[in-house]
Amino acid sequence: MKQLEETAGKIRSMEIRGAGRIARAAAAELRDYAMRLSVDDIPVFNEKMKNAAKLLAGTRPTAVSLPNAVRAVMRYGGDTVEEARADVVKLADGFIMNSENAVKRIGEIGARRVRDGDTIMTHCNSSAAISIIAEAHAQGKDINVIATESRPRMQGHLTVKQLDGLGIKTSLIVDSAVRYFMKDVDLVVVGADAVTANGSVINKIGTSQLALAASEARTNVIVAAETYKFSPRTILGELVEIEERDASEVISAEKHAEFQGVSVKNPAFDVTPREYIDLICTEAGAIPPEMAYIIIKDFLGWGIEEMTSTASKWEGLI
Ligand code: RUB
Repeated sequence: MKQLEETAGKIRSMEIRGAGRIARAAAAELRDYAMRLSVDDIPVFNEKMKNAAKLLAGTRPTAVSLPNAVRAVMRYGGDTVEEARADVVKLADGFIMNSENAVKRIGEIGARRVRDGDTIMTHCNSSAAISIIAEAHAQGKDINVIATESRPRMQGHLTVKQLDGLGIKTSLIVDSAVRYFMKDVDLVVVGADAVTANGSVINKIGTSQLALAASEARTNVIVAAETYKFSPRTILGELVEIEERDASEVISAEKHAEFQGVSVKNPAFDVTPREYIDLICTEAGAIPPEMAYIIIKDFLGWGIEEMTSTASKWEGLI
């Protein structure tokens, strides 16, 4: 239990962060938890797994990759604990492998949209977006990257460190300089925490501002998103919950105490409508945002019927 709670805590505190990494960490934790469980009774095993799944799925509300990963592992079957455990291990390892391959494949597909000499703007720190940028660079294309700081948690520092490590020419800018620099940008490449059935993309707060500035400048916006970032719940008309994080990420408690009447708002993500997105680059191919529903229904295999008929089984996980 201790390790399970530690992993949940690391996801909550963002020591483990980024939608893809969170998903892989949750799948790995479910696998390890199943290995550690010393019970002989299959109903007890199932109950404990379900509680672990709920704990992990509830750590961050916006990244749909998280419940999708948990659900992928919780599809396990087996009449005995041994069988069930083996299936959990197989499904978790399969998910992690597919996820890593997906990020690589997205890089290969997305790099085709990058031209020699391009300046790319990116936001926050997305492994999938960086995969595209890194692959374009590896193919010998001469590119420049403009990366935002991504306040308040400054994930942009991770991005510039990674890009610099790869030898890619990179500039770091404050988030409010996005429109100022957009005239120099050929392509915007960002990641996603969730993609809805109507093709909207939920990503780090400020992404919609980038997309708006790009639209005004007629600059293309590519979203890099593995298929497990697509949200089956949105087929049922649900909205993706936007995580509101602690005020202390924006202002220290000490400073905040000086302004008694001031409330601090700290949404971690925002919604970019599909009109501002040219392409969503998935491992299943580069698609227009209008095709998001098809990915959910055909690729993830979750249509409305299946979801409603098995809703109780996936209570809290879909
Ligand atoms: C991270 C973020 C990333 C997406 C995609 O937010 O918004 O752009 O999660 O990342 P946070 P990846 O830092 O709050 O987790 O492509 O790595 O899955």
